[in-house]
Amino acid sequence: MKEQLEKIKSEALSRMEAAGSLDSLNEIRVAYLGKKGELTSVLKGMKDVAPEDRPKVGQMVNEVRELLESKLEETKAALMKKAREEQMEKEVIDVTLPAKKIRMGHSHPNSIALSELERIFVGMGYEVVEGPEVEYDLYNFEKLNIPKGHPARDEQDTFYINDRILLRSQTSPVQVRVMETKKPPIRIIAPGRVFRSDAVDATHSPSFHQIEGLVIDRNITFADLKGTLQEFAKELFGPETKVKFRPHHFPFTEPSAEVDVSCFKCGGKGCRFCKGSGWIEILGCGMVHPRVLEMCDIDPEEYSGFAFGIGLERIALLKYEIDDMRLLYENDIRFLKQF
Ligand code: 2NM
Repeated sequence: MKEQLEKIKSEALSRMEAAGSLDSLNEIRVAYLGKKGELTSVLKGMKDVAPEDRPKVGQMVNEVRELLESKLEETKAALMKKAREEQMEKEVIDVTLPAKKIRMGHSHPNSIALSELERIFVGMGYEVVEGPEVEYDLYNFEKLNIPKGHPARDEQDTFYINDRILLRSQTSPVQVRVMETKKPPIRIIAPGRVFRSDAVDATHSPSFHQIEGLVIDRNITFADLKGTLQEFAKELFGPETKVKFRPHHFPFTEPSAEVDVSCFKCGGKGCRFCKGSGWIEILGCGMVHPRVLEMCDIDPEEYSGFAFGIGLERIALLKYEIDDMRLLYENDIRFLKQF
C-alpha cells in the first residue's frame, strides 16, 4: 500500500510539473484527487488493510493528498501567471501610435442653402410646410390654373403614375392644400423635391428642389411682394444687393415677374460670373391668380396674395460658385468636403 501511494505521489507530481495548461492541470486533479481518482480508490481499499494499520495508512493518504493539493495550487498559480504574461505581451499597446482621426460628416450644399433660406423666411414670420411628392394632377396642375392642353404642361412635363397621379413638378400643390384647409392670413414656405422630365446637363436634372412661398391676407399688394423679395435678396446676398423685376408669365399668378439680383461678385458692373450683364436671375413670382384663389375656396374679392418659387440648386450653385449641377448629386466626398 505504501509503495502504491509513493507511486501515485511521484507520478502525480511529475505530471503536474509537465502540465502546460490550466486544462491539462485540471485533468490531472480529477485523475488523482477527484471522486473517482486514484487516492479515493486507495481509501476504498482500506477494508483490506489490517485494522491496526489503518490509522497509519489513513495518515499517509492524507499527507499525499495535502502534498498534491498544495502542488496543484502552486502549479495553477504559476500557469495563470504565465498565461497573463503571454497575454500582456500579445496585447501590448503602442502609445506612440498616432490616434485614429474622427471623420465628421457635414452638410450638403443643398442643405446649407435650404437652412439659410428657411432661416430668412422664418425670421419674417413664415411657417415651413411639407407635402407629398406623389400628387394628384388636380393639385399639381388643375387648381393652379393649368388645365389639360395648356402649354405650361409641356414646360413642366413630369412623370405620371397614371392619368390622375404624378410626381409633382413644383411644390405649389402643398400651398393649394394649405389654402383649401386654412383660413387666411397664410404665410408659408414649402420646400421639397420636385420632378420634371428633363435630360441631365450642367443646369438640369429630372429631380431637383424648390422653395415656394405664399402669403394670403386682406390688402396684400405687389408692393408687399417687392418689399419682401428685396429684403430676402439683401439677407441672402448682402446689404448692397439690388433687385429687378422683369415682367413674365405664369398661369398661376397675374401679374407675374422674374426677379434678378445685382451680381454679388462685381456689384453690377458685369463680370464672367454674371456673363457681363451685372444681373443674376434667382426666382419667379407674382400675385396669386384670382381663379387659383377661387379653386381653393378663398374669395378673391376679400383676399389677395403673392407667391414665389426659388430653385434650391440654383441658389446653392450661385452661392458656392459651383458650375455644374451634376456635382451636387454625385456625392463625391472630395467635392462635398469643401463646403
Ligand atoms: C413660381 C412662380 C410664381 C407659385 C404660385 C403658387 C400658388 F400656389 F399660390 F398658386 N405657389 N407658387 C409660384 C408663383 C411659383 O415658381 C417659379
